[in-house]
Formats: sequence, C-alpha cells, structure tokens
Amino acid sequence: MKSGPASELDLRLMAAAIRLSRRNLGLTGTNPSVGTLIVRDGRIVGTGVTAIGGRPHAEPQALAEAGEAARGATAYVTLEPCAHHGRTPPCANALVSAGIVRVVGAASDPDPRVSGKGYAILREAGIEVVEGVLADQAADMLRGYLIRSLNKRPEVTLKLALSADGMIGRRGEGQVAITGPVSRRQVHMMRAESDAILVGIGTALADDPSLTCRLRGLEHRSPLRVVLDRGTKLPVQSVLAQTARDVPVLVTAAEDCQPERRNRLAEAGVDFLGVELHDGKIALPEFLEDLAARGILTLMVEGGAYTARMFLEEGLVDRLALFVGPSKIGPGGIAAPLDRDHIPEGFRLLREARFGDDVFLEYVKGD
Ligand code: AOF
Ligand code: ZN
Repeated sequence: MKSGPASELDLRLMAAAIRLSRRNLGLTGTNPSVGTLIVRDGRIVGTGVTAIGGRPHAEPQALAEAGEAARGATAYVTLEPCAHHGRTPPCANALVSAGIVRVVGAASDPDPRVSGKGYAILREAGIEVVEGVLADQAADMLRGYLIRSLNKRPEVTLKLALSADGMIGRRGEGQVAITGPVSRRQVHMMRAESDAILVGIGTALADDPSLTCRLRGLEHRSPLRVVLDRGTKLPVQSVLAQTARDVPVLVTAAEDCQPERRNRLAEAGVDFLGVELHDGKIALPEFLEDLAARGILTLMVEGGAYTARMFLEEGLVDRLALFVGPSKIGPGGIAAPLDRDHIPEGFRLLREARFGDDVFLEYVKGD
C-alpha cells in the first residue's frame, strides 16, 4: 500500500480522524462513516464525521467549523473525498475552494463515481496529496461499506459466547450466562455499531431475546433485528414482535409461509423479507444481497449454533468475535459451531483482550 511522505504527526492525526469516524458507525445508512480533521499550524481547527443518515459528508462539516482557518491548512480524511455531484456537491471541490493546501488520505473509495477521481481533482488543483496513510486501520472502520462495494452483501460478524469447555449454552435452558458484565457491554456496543443483528428462529424461540442495545444513552442505536425463519414460527407474544414498533424487526418469509400468522405479526409491526429456499434451506447469499439492497452494510450474527454453522459453511463470515467465559457447562451443553483452538482457515487474529474474567478474541478473514 502506498504510504508516501507521511510524518509522525500525520500518523497521529490520521489515527485521531479514524477514531472520530467511529462515532457514527451503524448510523450513516448506505454511506460509510468518514472522519475529517482540518489542521492548521499543528492545531486542529475543524472536525467532521459523516452525519446520521449519511449526509452531509464529513468534509463540509469540518470545513465549516474551520472557516477562514482552512486556508493554507491540511485536511486528514479517512476515505478519498467524493468527486460526484450527489445530493451534496463534491467534497474534493469543497476542499479546493476552502484553500486547503495538503490532503492526507487513508482508504481509496471503491465507488466508481469517486474512485481515483477524488484525489485527482485535488492534485489538479495543485494540492499535495498523500494517500494510503493508515489505510488498513481506516478500512477496518469502513469495512461494511468496502465489503458491500466488493461483494454486494453486508460485512458479516459472527459473535459467539463460549464457555471454557467450548459450549454456547445448555440444552432446554434458554439463555445461560456464559460471559460477564464487561463482555456484555462490549456486545451491546457492537450492536450499536452494526446496521443489523440476526438470529435463527431456534434462538428466537429458545431465548426470547430482545437484541437491542441497552447501554445507557445509546438505546436509540439499536440495530435492525432480523430473524431467519422459514416457517413463520416467531410468536406474536415474543419480545421481538411485541417491541417491533420501537425497534424494527425483519423476519424472512419463504413462499410456503402461513399467511394467517404472517398477518398477525405484520399487525404487530413486524416487517417481512421474501427468501428463496435451496434444498429446504434459506438461500443465504441471495438473502444477504437483499439485506444489502435495503442499506445494511454490517450484520452481526448472534446465534444459534445451527445458524452460525450455515454462515460458516457457506464462507459468509468475515469476522469472528469470540467471548470466552471462565466456567464450564459440562454435560448437556450445546457444542459451539467452532473450536477456539481450530479457527477456520483464512482467518487471522486481529485483537486479543481480557474483559473482566473473559477472554476476547477477534479474527478477520484475509491477510
Ligand atoms: C465523502 N465524505 O463523509 C462520505 C463519502 O449519496 P451521496 O451523494 O451522499 O454519496 C454517497 C457516496 O459518497 C458514497 O458511495 C461514497 O462514495 C461517498 N461517501 N464521501 O467525501 C463522506 N460518507
Ligand atoms: Zn463527499
């Protein structure tokens, strides 16, 4: 990856822009959450992050905050500034008109309306451009957007809570506490930063989960809740259906689903998404394409074992988030769909941390 003449200070400021971009993860619709800093004489004079809903983009907000101080300043952008006339004028042109003299960029934009053109507009205007600075870290934050551009499907994170003996629960017992409060808060933060969260109907029936983000102050960031259900089995009395008017619920519907049950769920506010069946199983690639078409960039799969296995077997998992608790479940346990000592091929360890008494392991696909 091209890194150019980036200084130590450039790296520090780009890292700050990337941290800033995290703020609106999961809130910007089909648009990526981008961070921008305007820096004049070593001082940050403007900051911007893509607005909730996706517009305005990050750059015009940072420029507005900087005002006249943008003249002669450097801009740090986590994604190549846009070059197209969309619902807002191109950010590359806005940087030029504001008198920016240097742009430090991280990731390139795969959008064909922008790709290469954003940086070209800047260079043609005589601006010094340094590309690819901390590109991998920026790409990690932009991953939903980048994977959707490449594969026409959302980025899929499989989250699993494992006991010390590799179980994810106990048969017939609904929700079992495997991990502690610190891990739980992390999971809720992951939910807040995701566009959608998914469980199979088995988990929806066994656990009756709410799947919302319950971090104080971030309740409004609960993602779309999706249930993979080919038989319209979600009960109208379930927590999911009963709260569908507050936080949207989307249930898959195969052609043979029961219209009466479907109508009752629809009355409760549940939305439906038609799916095809292949050999009696929901066709996941097509389903994911439809989710992406609905603007979902990141999907978190929370269970259960059967659903997790389907995603893994079809190679549709991009990221593994494993929370390993300290105690054993023993006999009657439900075996996890993977073994932490035998992570599927193609994944590499990105992060390892301790959350209270739990171990957190995060793996991503690719090198
Ligand atoms: C930027 N800064 O903060 C973001 C960008 O539908 P539109 O007109 O808003 O354009 C969406 C495209 O804009 C999107 O595909 C991506 O190329 C770019 N996103 N660009 O300069 C930003 N979020
Ligand atoms: Zn833009």
